[in-house]
Amino acid sequence: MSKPYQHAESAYAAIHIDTDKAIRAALAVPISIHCWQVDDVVGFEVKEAGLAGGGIMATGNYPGRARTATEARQDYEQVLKLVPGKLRLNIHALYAETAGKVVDRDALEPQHFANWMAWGKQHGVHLDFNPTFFAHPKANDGYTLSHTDNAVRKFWIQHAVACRRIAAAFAKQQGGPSIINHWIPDGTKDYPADRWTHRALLAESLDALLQKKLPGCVDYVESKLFGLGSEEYVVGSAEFYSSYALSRGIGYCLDMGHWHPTEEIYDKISAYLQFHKKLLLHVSRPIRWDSDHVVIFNDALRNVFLEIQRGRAWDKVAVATDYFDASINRIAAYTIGLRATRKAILSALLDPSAELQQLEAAGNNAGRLALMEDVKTLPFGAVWDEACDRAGIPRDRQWMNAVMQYERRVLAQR
Ligand code: RNT
Ligand code: ZN
Repeated sequence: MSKPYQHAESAYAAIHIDTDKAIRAALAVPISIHCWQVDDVVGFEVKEAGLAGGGIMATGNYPGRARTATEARQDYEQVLKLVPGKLRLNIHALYAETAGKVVDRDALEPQHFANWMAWGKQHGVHLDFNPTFFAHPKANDGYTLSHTDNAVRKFWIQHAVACRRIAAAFAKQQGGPSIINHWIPDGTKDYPADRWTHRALLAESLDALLQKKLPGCVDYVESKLFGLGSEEYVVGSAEFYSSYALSRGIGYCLDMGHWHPTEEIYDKISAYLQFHKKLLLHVSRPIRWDSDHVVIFNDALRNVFLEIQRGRAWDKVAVATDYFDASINRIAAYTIGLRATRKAILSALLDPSAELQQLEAAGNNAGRLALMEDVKTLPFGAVWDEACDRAGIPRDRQWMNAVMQYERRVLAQR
């Protein structure tokens, strides 16, 4: 145990916080790594037609993008070595491996993810899943599950059903639930004349695809305010999905980047959790019109986990990262964002929530503000270092060397 940690331990003990306990709890919170930072959300499908857009685009062309699932998995292995604490992997349907054959999205099966399952097993990493409702000719109109054409809608319903079966297969093999998150890009650039029909159709489609209960497959729906090509109208808005999820007893997913640019999600958590049983957090960082910058240890992130700690709501929240930046080393992008997320979790677990809440209850608002300010300069860095040591992961300022070596040895050869 280092001297700085011993010092930190007593500094936190003075505000009645047990740093050992906080480290243990922080390392145990699962973070689901988004698989799509590694290849710029391109995926590994075998396609007949060319790529289509649909609300998502990574910018930048830093060398070393993973071009195959094997390369991607090699990259995740590197990431696992650099991020402390419990991790899962969140896979998108377009990361299917179909051995050179064209398999359309409605025909996907668990066998197309056999290598992913084997990898998860080998590394002790549980898998989550996402249907891919974009980058497909049938998403070109900007509508999928809410398309007015019955045939298109049916295709996407069938895709979601196929994906739910895959999540159930993951759950079965890993002996624990697999979260499946449904996000669709549906919406329009400009004022629609009819906002109603698509929303009615979306509710209908969701009911159809959720009809069958599948053991271990845990469904969430993700809302958005605006996206590329859906600047004015998004069918699956916050009001739509939070109401839908609540009325159907499924989960609701809050992405940190899916709100008005000045809006943050920390204040929403205690509101939703009065009524919803659980939330999925997509940890991201919005900048102006982009919702997916590399996550950093900023107030927006810290406040989210502080809220969870202050409400003792860790068991009601699942955490998954969601961002993509193709302009920098992708392993570093992963590591920075995942370490920042873990740091924010640890920092929240070191919050003197009980004492702050007592001060507030006693009407001592000056005392509350003073303590909130004072804890900001406690020696958090030493506790974080200790958490890294205990997890057998390099400390800050030590992991980047490993990334640069990996870049020279592996990424530069691609
Ligand atoms: C898009 C959503 C969604 C995606 C992934 C790739 O705005 O945030 O979660 O980022 O499905
Ligand atoms: Zn998201």
